Amino acid sequence: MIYPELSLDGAKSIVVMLEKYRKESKYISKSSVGRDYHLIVKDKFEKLEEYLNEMGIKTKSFVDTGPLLERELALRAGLGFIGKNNNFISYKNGSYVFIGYIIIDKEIEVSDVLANPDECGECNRCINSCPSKALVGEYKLNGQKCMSYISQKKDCIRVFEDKIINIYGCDICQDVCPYNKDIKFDKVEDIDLEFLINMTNVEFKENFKNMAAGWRGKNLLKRNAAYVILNKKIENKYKVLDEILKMDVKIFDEVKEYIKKKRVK
Ligand code: B12
Ligand code: SF4
Ligand code: SF4
Repeated sequence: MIYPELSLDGAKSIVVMLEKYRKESKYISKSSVGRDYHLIVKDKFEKLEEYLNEMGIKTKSFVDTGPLLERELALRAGLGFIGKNNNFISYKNGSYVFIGYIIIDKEIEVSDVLANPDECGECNRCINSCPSKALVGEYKLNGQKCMSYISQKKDCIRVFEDKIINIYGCDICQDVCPYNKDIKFDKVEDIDLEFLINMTNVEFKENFKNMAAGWRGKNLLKRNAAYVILNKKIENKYKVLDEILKMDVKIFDEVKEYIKKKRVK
């Protein structure tokens, strides 16, 4: 059940927008590369809302943090389908798309699509590739086991520590999906894991202030960088792990033990 009228008095319709993202960089999920997508989509919405408001239409827009489930909205708008990897897959642009929506107080012609078309068929690539077995059956995700969640979680991640290969997020179940196979990404500068571990507060602000990956703070990224170095066996960066061992910060407790266990001197 969705109750858009709780967000906008007199709500009549919802306009759903997809924004494709096409940048990639090592050690970070694609949705987190570059400027924070919340800001990108919000900028675009502002212009559209201004236009609608001038026409006397009231609006309220959301990206990610709103009360409604965005994948379901995109499905209801008839823009694509939800795959077994739980992602919304657009017919035109695959699943590397953000979803945003504007609630308006004007009735518009609606798409009458509710059933999720079965476009996955016999394919199970995403389920078979998920490193933490978070895809627990067709169309079901155990969010607590998803590496995207684990990479944002501050403690008790020990069971999954050997699976962290990104400083933020996870794309595996989308990378293997045939609906994304023709997408081309622009390669941007790779994350420097050593820089990350030595990063000061000022450098963190300069580099991550406008990035989605920055919202859980500097030390979470440092912790994840240490896991990535160990799990990817980037031996020329093992030395920088000493910096983590020296720091008396609670979030490093688990990774310190992991460093001692894994690092070959
Ligand atoms: C919390 C959250 C997470 C949690 C997941 C919690 C969970 N159990 O799902 C975590 C941190 C794990 C996560 C991970 C990711 N997330 Co996220 N996440 C959200 C958020 C904020 C809420 C989703 C939620 O509450 N899910 C709970 C479940 C129950 O709902 P759901 O996933 O939306 O599924 C519903 C629909 O699929 C629908 N449905 C399914 N089949 C059918 C069939 C019919 C007929 C109908 C009517 C409905 C229907 O029913 C489900 C329940 O209503 C949304 C934004 C939003 N406000 O919606 C973004 C969002 C879903 N995330 C997004 C992204 C990009 C990701 C990641 C790819 C990020 C990354 N690279 O690491 C991963 C993908 C993981 C995966 N395989 O799904 C995008 C997805 C875009 C897309 N194309 O699908 C969203 C929409 C944000 C955005 N604005 O773009 N996420
Ligand atoms: S994002 Fe990664 S951990 Fe989460 S379901 Fe997909 S493959 Fe599994
Ligand atoms: S990988 Fe296969 S099963 Fe998974 S979402 Fe894509 S098409 Fe569906």
